[in-house]
Formats: sequence, structure tokens, C-alpha cells
Amino acid sequence: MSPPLPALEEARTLLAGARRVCVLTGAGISAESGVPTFRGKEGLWRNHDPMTLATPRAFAEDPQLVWEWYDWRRSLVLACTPNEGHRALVRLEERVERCDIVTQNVDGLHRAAGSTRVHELHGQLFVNRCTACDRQREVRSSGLDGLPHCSACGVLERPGVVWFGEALPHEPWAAASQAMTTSDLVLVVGTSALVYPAAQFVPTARAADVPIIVVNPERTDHVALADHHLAGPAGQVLPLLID
Ligand code: BJW
Ligand code: ZN
Repeated sequence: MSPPLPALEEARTLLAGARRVCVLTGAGISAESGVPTFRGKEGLWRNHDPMTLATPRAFAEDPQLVWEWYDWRRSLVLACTPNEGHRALVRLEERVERCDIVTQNVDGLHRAAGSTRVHELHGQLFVNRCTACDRQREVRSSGLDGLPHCSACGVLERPGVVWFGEALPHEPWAAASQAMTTSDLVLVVGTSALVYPAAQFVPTARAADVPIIVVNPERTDHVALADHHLAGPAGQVLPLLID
């Protein structure tokens, strides 16, 4: 599936005129790397209830179950590498004055591809965070040997991701808010536009008169706000748009 040529050409012209670009990404950009999305036919939430796995309450009630699920997710992502979509965004960064990647993804694939200005709104899958002292450590492996505990204070660690009902981390949030309204163009790739506050960035950009291009095989609520909707998979569409 490729977007119609006139829409693609118009979007290419818009992008060619932009010096500062802000890209909002979601699970769809990693789908072609083999990372499952959350919603939709093959989505993680199809077989797993988010309320029993991705909330602070779920973790308090059954940390073993939650850790097993995140450990399984780590094993999946460890087998994945960046795809043509991630790589096209690296080439975009090399070409423009500033390219901020605001991602809801926790898989680390934008950084692995080589993007340098990455703002991870929902945390990182390969980070453990202490539930008492907040100390964080990177864990680039899978396999649980009991529940993990903090080396500084001995208290239980949790996955370093943002669950439903939790505030987003301040630094990426502030950088993302700034980038969204001070860019010449917002490119929205592979997000269902259902999870807030990240989904709100697009109406905010629209209100600031920043042009918007959406890349997604489906029509999301962001499409109504966009100047262009390029319907197709990111791994195919982004190289056509950027190169
Ligand atoms: C392709 C493709 C291809 C497929 N190419 N595309 C306002 C209104 C209503 C509710 C709320 C609201 N404000 C807050 C809420 C509550 C809640 C929320 O949004 N709920 C809604 C679901 C109803 N939000 C929160 O709780 C947030 N926190 C918060 O608001 O805190 C307030 C607070 C303030 C101060 C103090 C305390 C609290 C936190 C949200 C955290 C979300 N966490 C998750 C899990 C992360 C950890 C983990 O990975 O396990 O983040 S949920 C999950 O959804 C994950 C994702 O990042 C997020 C977004 O999903 P995404 O990326 O859009 O993926 P999908 O699967 O939904 O869509 C994939 C898309 O790709 C589809 O469109 C496909 O078509 C497309 N696609 N293949 C391009 N090849
Ligand atoms: Zn600690």
C-alpha cells in the first residue's frame, strides 16, 4: 500500500521547506521491526488486559505477573532491529537544522537507529527503577531470576515505563512541548491517537498553525487535523517522503 502520488509530492514539498521538524511516533513505526503494537488485530491488548499489567495498582497487586510480562516484552524487543522508517528519520535529522523525535515507544529503536534528539515520553523498557529511592539502571537482557531489587537500598524495582494514571517524566515532556510548537512541521507516525496526554500534542500543534503530516495505514483522529495523510506502512512511506 502506497499513498497516492500527488499527496506524496505535496507532502515532500512541505517537508523540503521545513528547517525544524518534530516527529511524534507510536508503536506503528516499530511494527515492521517485529515489535507488536498495542491496539488492533495483532495488538498486545488483544490478549492482555492493560489494567492488570500496565497500572501502578496491577504492579502493587501482582509484581511477579507484571515483571514476567515485561521480561517477555524485553525478550521480544531484544530480537528486533530498527527498520527503514527509523533509518529514514535519521537521514532527516542529518538534513535539517533540528529534528526532535517525540516517541511514545519504550523499545529504544530510534536511538539504536542513530537519532540523537529522542524524547521518550513513556519511559524505557530496558530500565529498572527503584520503587523507593527512584534509582535507575539499564538492563539490556531478559530472563528473571526472582524479582529485581535495588542495589542501593534493597527495595523492589519496577520497569522504567509510564503506566496508566502516572505522570509523564518532566524532561522529555518539556522538550516535546517546546519542540511541537516551535517547529515548522509536525510529522505524526504510527500512533492510534488514543492515549493522552501524548495525543494532545497534535491539536496543540494545529492550534499553533504548525503544518501536520500523518503517516499511518489507518485513519486516526489526528488525520482530520492534518494537512496530509499518507496512508501506508512507515517503513515504506517514510523513505518515499524523506529521500
Ligand atoms: C502503523 C503500522 C506501520 C500499524 N506503519 N503505522 C484524556 C482523555 C481520556 C483519558 C485520559 C486523558 N488524559 C489522561 C487519560 C488517561 C490515560 C489515557 O490516555 N487513557 C486512554 C487510553 C483513554 N493516560 C494516562 O494515564 C497517562 N497519564 C496521565 O494522564 O497522567 C495524569 C497525571 C498527571 C499528574 C500526576 C499523575 C497523573 C499515561 C499514559 C501511559 C501509557 N502507557 C502505555 C504503556 C507503556 C509501557 C509499556 O510499553 O508497557 O504506553 S499504554 C500504550 O499506549 C503505550 C503506548 O506508548 C501508548 C500509545 O499507543 P500507540 O503508540 O498509539 O500504539 P497503538 O497500538 O495504539 O497504535 C498503533 C498505530 O500504528 C495504529 O494507529 C496503527 O494503524 C498504526 N500502524 N502498523 C505506520 N507499519
Ligand atoms: Zn533504591
